[in-house]
Amino acid sequence: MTLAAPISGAHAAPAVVGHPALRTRRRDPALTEIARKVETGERLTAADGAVLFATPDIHEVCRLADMVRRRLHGDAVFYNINRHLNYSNICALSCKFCAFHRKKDQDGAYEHNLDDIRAEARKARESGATEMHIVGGLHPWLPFSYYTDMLRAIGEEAPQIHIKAFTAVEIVHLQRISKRGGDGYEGVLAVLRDLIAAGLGSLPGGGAEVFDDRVHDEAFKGKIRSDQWLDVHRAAHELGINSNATMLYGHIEERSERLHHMELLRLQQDHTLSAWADAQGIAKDANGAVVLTGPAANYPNERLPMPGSRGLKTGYFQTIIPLPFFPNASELEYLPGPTGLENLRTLAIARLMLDNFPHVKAFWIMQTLPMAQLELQAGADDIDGTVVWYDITKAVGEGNHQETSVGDLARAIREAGFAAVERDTVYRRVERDAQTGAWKSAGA
Ligand code: V47
Repeated sequence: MTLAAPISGAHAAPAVVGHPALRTRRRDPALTEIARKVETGERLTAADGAVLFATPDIHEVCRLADMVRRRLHGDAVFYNINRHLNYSNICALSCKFCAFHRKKDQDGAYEHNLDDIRAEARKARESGATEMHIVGGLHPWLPFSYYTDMLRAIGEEAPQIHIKAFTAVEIVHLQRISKRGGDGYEGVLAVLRDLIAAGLGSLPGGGAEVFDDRVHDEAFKGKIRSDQWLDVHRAAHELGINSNATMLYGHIEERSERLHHMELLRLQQDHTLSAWADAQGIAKDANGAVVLTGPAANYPNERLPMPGSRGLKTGYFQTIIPLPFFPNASELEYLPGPTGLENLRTLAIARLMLDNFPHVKAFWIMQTLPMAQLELQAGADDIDGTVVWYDITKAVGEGNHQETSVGDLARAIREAGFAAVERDTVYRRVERDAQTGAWKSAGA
């Protein structure tokens, strides 16, 4: 498909008008075998994923995803008090899907200095935030010391705050500019060690886009490819820190490419959790699959991977975050972006396919809060947090002040039928003094 072509296959809804499964409101028989697998905790194949994408019976897809999320998390939905910080939008790359990047002299280009960052950290601490989520463009001339100084400065201003920072793409960029440990895997480990020593607590899931070379070359050429993205996260896990994974969908990719993306993540997580699963006595299938979403034998909650849990010497992927493509102001603006049903379906399928990821996040900033509420009933157990400033995508007519209150988040969660649970970055429950707002993580 060329970029100029009108979109058709990528995320077009199947023709459902008059489909028997909808007319009679009966379950699509194509889902019977998939439902059996989900009920018994058997891993779904990519072919099963294709059936879930093609079926007109979206209700059954959501019911299955909801069943799995309730097995894992009961009626809890997690949120956090956080602040996103974009330190600079100046970027050496010009990805077609991205409306955030600017060149040095372009209108709207910015870079925050360390005083700005210190001030943000103080505001975060004063507002009771437990996390700062920091990402930016691939800045062509800021030195490596800028990044380690930024982490240390935040640690000085807000020592309790967890710093989740830098997508895998930024880590590879930092590896190049720091010239630490060469340009292979050892170099990734070296740069991550330096960042962890300066205060890095975990990696966010950004920059994954869709793990497919065709899509990569058409829409984000110049970015690292899937093998490098996965290697950065493997290195982070090896060094004992957790990370998340995103999937940017609803642009020029095919649904089969989304499924391939999920399969690669699932495979890497199998390797990461293998020793932990052995220590927990979690049975694996013949291919070494670690399925966390099955019935009683493989859960309850306390047997989800948590930092420090038995047999777990590494970090791991905590959360999958499907990100719906926002066309506004990007080079792919002529595309319509995914529909509501496509958002619901993609998130539910992510919950079903990624059976070894403990969490699925409906990121309210990109999904919108009303859509995120529906997704809580279709597999999501997390909604992100209070955010405050967000510059990467903006709702039509909005600036980068995109804040919601804990009250609004909790109300949205309760209205969807769940209990709102404040968490820290690694999903420990947060205990707060109602008077002072002072907080600590359960078990920390
Ligand atoms: O890496 C960029 C995506 C990501 C657009 O780890 C776009 O908890 C949609 O990774 N339309 C950054 N998406 C956001 C991100 C994230 C968000 C929330 C939580 C976490 C987490 C991670 O946003 C980028 C890119 O994949 N993005 N442009 C766009 N036009």
